[in-house]
Amino acid sequence: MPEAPPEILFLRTMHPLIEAAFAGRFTVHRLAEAADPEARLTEIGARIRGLCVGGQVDAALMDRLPNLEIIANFGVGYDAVDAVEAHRRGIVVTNTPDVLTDEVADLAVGLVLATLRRLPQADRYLRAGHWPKAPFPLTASLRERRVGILGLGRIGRAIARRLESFGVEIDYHGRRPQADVPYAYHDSLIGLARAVHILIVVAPGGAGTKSLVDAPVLQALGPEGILVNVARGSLVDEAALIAALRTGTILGAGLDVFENEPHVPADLAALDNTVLLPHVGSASEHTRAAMAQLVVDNVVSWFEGRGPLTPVAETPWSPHA
Ligand code: 8YV
Repeated sequence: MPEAPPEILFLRTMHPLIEAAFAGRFTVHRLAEAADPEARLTEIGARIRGLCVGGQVDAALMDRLPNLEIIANFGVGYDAVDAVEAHRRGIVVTNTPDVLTDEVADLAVGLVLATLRRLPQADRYLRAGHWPKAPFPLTASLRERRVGILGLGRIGRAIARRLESFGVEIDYHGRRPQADVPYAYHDSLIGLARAVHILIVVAPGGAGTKSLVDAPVLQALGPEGILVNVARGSLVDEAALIAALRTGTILGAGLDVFENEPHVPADLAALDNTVLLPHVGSASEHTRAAMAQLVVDNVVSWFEGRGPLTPVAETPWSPHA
């Protein structure tokens, strides 16, 4: 008798390319479609060998999936997946690095300019018919500015490379200085905030980076300062940010990510010095398809016995282990 195909669980609706690639190759269960997800999990849990996610995977969920081998995360950031716990259980976790680097970096630069030059506000001004009455008020500028990057990883470096061509000075902060970049390193975030006018947050989320950008950091960024976050909302103390934006402690903020997505505090949306995006950093047709393909390639490679293509650091994989 031919072997039954591996059973894979989708925690939420996945990209159509993943659906198409898995059809016929795996038996797919879609928890989001179950009338009673709890009961469904109890029924199929022990048969599941692969999990495709965007969203939280904790020890309690892993308990329900005792034969799980691979968690394939749709996204480069996997702070919602307890990868240390997965490793302890011998489960490999994969993410989608590289394929979204340029897209997110493009968006970050766009968000810097949109926030600084108030592009959405100018668009609203024109549509509201104010232009014939008076020109749009002058804005801040990228000229003679210093830009700070919190987290000089793959995406941080891609943002820095783009910004070099804008003629701005670039500084950064991270766990350690990097030898192969021409940018100035600061060993503290507050030191970086003090030195720059624009602070771009692009470090991983999770417990280790929670609320790194707090009231003192915003104070250090100062009244000409712009905060741009394309990483995770958890890195910024949102209440402190709202207070800083209200009082002019900083000039403005461009945010693609929030503490409690998809919910955005009304206080943040009510402010005129914010540009707010619904977590669209990687959200182009092109890049989401590339991310989906990498999820597929990881899962297929795993079940064909060739190992994962892009395992995360916490679950390293070697063919001889
Ligand atoms: C999300 C992201 O994964 O890659 C990441 O870390 O934040 C995004 O690309 C995307 O929203 C899919 O859910």
